[in-house]
Amino acid sequence: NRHKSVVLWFTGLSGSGKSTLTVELEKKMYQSGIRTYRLDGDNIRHGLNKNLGFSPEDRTENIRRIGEVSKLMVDAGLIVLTAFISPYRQDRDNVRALLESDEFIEIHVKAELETCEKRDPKGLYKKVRAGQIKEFTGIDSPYEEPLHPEIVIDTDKHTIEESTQYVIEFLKNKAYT
Ligand code: GGZ
Repeated sequence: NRHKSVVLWFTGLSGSGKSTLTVELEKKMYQSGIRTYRLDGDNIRHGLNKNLGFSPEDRTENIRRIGEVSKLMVDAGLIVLTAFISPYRQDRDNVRALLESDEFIEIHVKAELETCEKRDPKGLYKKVRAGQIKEFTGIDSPYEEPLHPEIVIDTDKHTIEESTQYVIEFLKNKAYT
Protein backbone atom coordinates (compact mmCIF):
# COMPACT_ATOMS: atom_id res chain seq x y z
CA ASN A 1 0.00 0.00 0.00
CA ARG A 2 2.73 2.48 -0.86
CA HIS A 3 1.88 5.77 -2.51
CA LYS A 4 3.63 9.00 -3.43
CA SER A 5 2.84 12.03 -1.33
CA VAL A 6 1.24 14.89 -3.20
CA VAL A 7 -1.04 17.90 -2.79
CA LEU A 8 -4.38 17.71 -4.58
CA TRP A 9 -5.21 21.41 -4.77
CA PHE A 10 -8.92 21.97 -5.45
CA THR A 11 -9.82 25.48 -6.58
CA GLY A 12 -13.17 26.93 -7.57
CA LEU A 13 -16.10 29.12 -6.58
CA SER A 14 -18.02 28.82 -3.33
CA GLY A 15 -20.57 26.06 -3.92
CA SER A 16 -18.67 24.52 -6.85
CA GLY A 17 -18.23 21.23 -4.96
CA LYS A 18 -14.65 21.36 -3.63
CA SER A 19 -15.48 20.23 -0.10
CA THR A 20 -17.85 17.47 -1.18
CA LEU A 21 -15.28 16.10 -3.60
CA THR A 22 -12.44 16.09 -1.10
CA VAL A 23 -14.61 14.37 1.52
CA GLU A 24 -15.63 11.64 -0.93
CA LEU A 25 -12.10 11.20 -2.24
CA GLU A 26 -10.74 10.89 1.27
CA LYS A 27 -13.25 8.12 2.02
CA LYS A 28 -12.23 6.18 -1.09
CA MET A 29 -8.54 6.61 -0.36
CA TYR A 30 -8.95 5.54 3.26
CA GLN A 31 -10.57 2.32 2.02
CA SER A 32 -7.46 1.70 -0.10
CA GLY A 33 -5.14 2.27 2.85
CA ILE A 34 -3.89 5.63 1.60
CA ARG A 35 -2.89 8.13 4.27
CA THR A 36 -4.52 11.50 3.68
CA TYR A 37 -5.20 14.83 5.33
CA ARG A 38 -7.92 17.21 4.27
CA LEU A 39 -7.51 20.96 4.71
CA ASP A 40 -10.52 23.27 4.38
CA GLY A 41 -12.06 26.39 5.83
CA ASP A 42 -13.39 24.49 8.82
CA ASN A 43 -10.00 23.41 10.13
CA ILE A 44 -7.94 26.36 8.84
CA ARG A 45 -10.00 29.55 8.91
CA HIS A 46 -11.19 28.82 12.47
CA GLY A 47 -7.69 28.03 13.73
CA LEU A 48 -4.36 28.82 12.09
CA ASN A 49 -5.90 31.56 9.94
CA LYS A 50 -8.59 32.94 12.20
CA ASN A 51 -7.01 36.39 12.02
CA LEU A 52 -7.64 36.55 8.25
CA GLY A 53 -10.68 37.81 6.34
CA PHE A 54 -11.49 38.05 2.64
CA SER A 55 -9.60 41.14 1.45
CA PRO A 56 -7.19 40.37 -1.42
CA GLU A 57 -4.23 40.60 1.00
CA ASP A 58 -5.82 38.24 3.51
CA ARG A 59 -6.75 35.71 0.86
CA THR A 60 -3.17 35.74 -0.39
CA GLU A 61 -1.84 35.19 3.13
CA ASN A 62 -4.46 32.48 3.73
CA ILE A 63 -3.25 30.56 0.67
CA ARG A 64 0.42 31.13 1.48
CA ARG A 65 0.07 29.58 4.94
CA ILE A 66 -2.01 26.69 3.59
CA GLY A 67 0.71 26.08 1.01
CA GLU A 68 3.38 25.92 3.70
CA VAL A 69 1.30 23.57 5.84
CA SER A 70 0.62 21.37 2.80
CA LYS A 71 4.33 21.16 2.15
CA LEU A 72 4.98 19.96 5.69
CA MET A 73 2.30 17.32 5.26
CA VAL A 74 3.79 16.16 1.99
CA ASP A 75 7.11 15.81 3.81
CA ALA A 76 5.26 13.68 6.35
CA GLY A 77 4.24 11.33 3.54
CA LEU A 78 0.57 12.20 3.19
CA ILE A 79 -1.72 12.82 0.27
CA VAL A 80 -3.08 16.29 1.08
CA LEU A 81 -6.49 17.38 -0.18
CA THR A 82 -7.09 21.13 0.00
CA ALA A 83 -10.45 22.81 -0.61
CA PHE A 84 -10.04 26.59 -0.82
CA ILE A 85 -11.39 29.03 -3.38
CA SER A 86 -7.81 30.27 -3.90
CA PRO A 87 -9.03 32.85 -6.42
CA TYR A 88 -5.66 34.26 -7.47
CA ARG A 89 -3.53 32.51 -10.08
CA GLN A 90 -0.32 33.93 -8.65
CA ASP A 91 -1.09 32.58 -5.17
CA ARG A 92 -1.71 29.08 -6.52
CA ASP A 93 1.45 29.25 -8.63
CA ASN A 94 3.41 30.28 -5.54
CA VAL A 95 2.21 27.14 -3.76
CA ARG A 96 3.13 25.07 -6.80
CA ALA A 97 6.62 26.58 -6.66
CA LEU A 98 7.06 25.48 -3.02
CA LEU A 99 6.78 21.86 -4.08
CA GLU A 100 8.46 19.46 -6.50
CA SER A 101 6.81 19.48 -9.92
CA ASP A 102 5.10 16.12 -9.34
CA GLU A 103 3.94 17.06 -5.84
CA PHE A 104 1.23 19.56 -6.85
CA ILE A 105 -1.89 18.64 -8.77
CA GLU A 106 -4.18 21.58 -9.48
CA ILE A 107 -7.82 20.58 -9.83
CA HIS A 108 -10.22 23.18 -11.17
CA VAL A 109 -13.68 22.46 -9.83
CA LYS A 110 -15.81 24.17 -12.41
CA ALA A 111 -19.46 25.08 -12.17
CA GLU A 112 -21.43 28.02 -13.49
CA LEU A 113 -21.89 30.80 -10.95
CA GLU A 114 -25.62 30.34 -11.52
CA THR A 115 -25.35 26.70 -10.41
CA CYS A 116 -23.33 27.59 -7.32
CA GLU A 117 -25.86 30.24 -6.41
CA LYS A 118 -28.72 27.79 -6.89
CA ARG A 119 -27.01 25.22 -4.62
CA ASP A 120 -26.14 27.86 -2.01
CA PRO A 121 -25.38 25.21 0.68
CA LYS A 122 -24.72 27.80 3.40
CA GLY A 123 -27.13 30.50 2.25
CA LEU A 124 -24.20 32.84 1.56
CA TYR A 125 -25.21 33.89 -1.96
CA LYS A 126 -28.56 34.90 -0.55
CA LYS A 127 -26.79 37.12 1.97
CA VAL A 128 -24.58 38.55 -0.77
CA ARG A 129 -27.64 39.47 -2.84
CA ALA A 130 -29.16 41.06 0.25
CA GLY A 131 -26.01 43.19 0.60
CA GLN A 132 -24.92 41.53 3.86
CA ILE A 133 -21.62 40.16 2.52
CA LYS A 134 -19.14 42.20 0.47
CA GLU A 135 -16.17 41.10 -1.65
CA PHE A 136 -17.72 37.73 -2.41
CA THR A 137 -15.86 35.65 -4.97
CA GLY A 138 -17.58 35.57 -8.34
CA ILE A 139 -19.85 38.49 -7.46
CA ASP A 140 -17.78 41.51 -6.44
CA SER A 141 -14.40 39.82 -5.98
CA PRO A 142 -12.54 38.07 -8.82
CA TYR A 143 -11.94 34.40 -9.52
CA GLU A 144 -9.00 33.77 -11.83
CA GLU A 145 -9.49 30.42 -13.57
CA PRO A 146 -6.45 28.14 -13.77
CA LEU A 147 -4.75 28.26 -17.19
CA HIS A 148 -3.10 24.83 -17.06
CA PRO A 149 -4.69 22.76 -14.31
CA GLU A 150 -3.78 19.07 -14.24
CA ILE A 151 -7.47 18.22 -13.88
CA VAL A 152 -10.74 20.00 -14.64
CA ILE A 153 -13.92 18.71 -13.04
CA ASP A 154 -17.19 20.07 -14.31
CA THR A 155 -19.72 19.52 -11.55
CA ASP A 156 -22.51 20.88 -13.77
CA LYS A 157 -22.04 17.86 -16.02
CA HIS A 158 -20.75 15.07 -13.77
CA THR A 159 -21.87 13.43 -10.56
CA ILE A 160 -19.69 13.44 -7.45
CA GLU A 161 -19.22 9.69 -7.90
CA GLU A 162 -17.98 10.11 -11.50
CA SER A 163 -15.67 12.96 -10.58
CA THR A 164 -14.22 11.12 -7.60
CA GLN A 165 -13.56 8.08 -9.75
CA TYR A 166 -11.87 10.26 -12.35
CA VAL A 167 -9.34 11.57 -9.82
CA ILE A 168 -8.72 8.07 -8.43
CA GLU A 169 -7.95 6.81 -11.96
CA PHE A 170 -5.72 9.82 -12.67
CA LEU A 171 -3.61 9.03 -9.61
CA LYS A 172 -3.36 5.36 -10.56
CA ASN A 173 -2.43 6.12 -14.18
CA LYS A 174 0.31 8.55 -13.10
CA ALA A 175 1.61 5.99 -10.58
CA TYR A 176 0.88 8.06 -7.48
CA THR A 177 -1.07 5.19 -5.96
C1 GGZ B 1 -15.80 34.05 -0.68
C2 GGZ B 1 -16.52 33.61 1.49
C3 GGZ B 1 -16.59 34.97 1.72
C4 GGZ B 1 -16.25 35.88 0.68
C5 GGZ B 1 -17.19 33.95 3.54
N1 GGZ B 1 -15.84 35.37 -0.51
O1 GGZ B 1 -18.88 28.09 0.50
P1 GGZ B 1 -18.05 28.27 1.69
O2 GGZ B 1 -18.30 29.65 2.37
O3 GGZ B 1 -17.95 27.19 2.70
O4 GGZ B 1 -16.63 28.60 1.15
C6 GGZ B 1 -16.33 29.99 1.20
C7 GGZ B 1 -15.19 30.18 2.17
C8 GGZ B 1 -14.00 30.71 1.38
O5 GGZ B 1 -12.84 30.62 2.14
P2 GGZ B 1 -11.46 30.27 1.46
O6 GGZ B 1 -10.44 30.21 2.54
O7 GGZ B 1 -11.61 29.07 0.60
O8 GGZ B 1 -11.26 31.56 0.52
S1 GGZ B 1 -9.92 32.07 -0.18
O9 GGZ B 1 -9.27 30.92 -0.81
O10 GGZ B 1 -10.39 33.06 -1.18
O11 GGZ B 1 -9.07 32.70 0.84
C9 GGZ B 1 -17.52 30.70 1.82
C10 GGZ B 1 -16.95 31.55 2.93
O12 GGZ B 1 -15.60 31.12 3.13
N2 GGZ B 1 -16.89 32.98 2.62
N3 GGZ B 1 -17.00 35.18 3.01
N4 GGZ B 1 -16.31 37.21 0.85
N5 GGZ B 1 -16.14 33.14 0.27
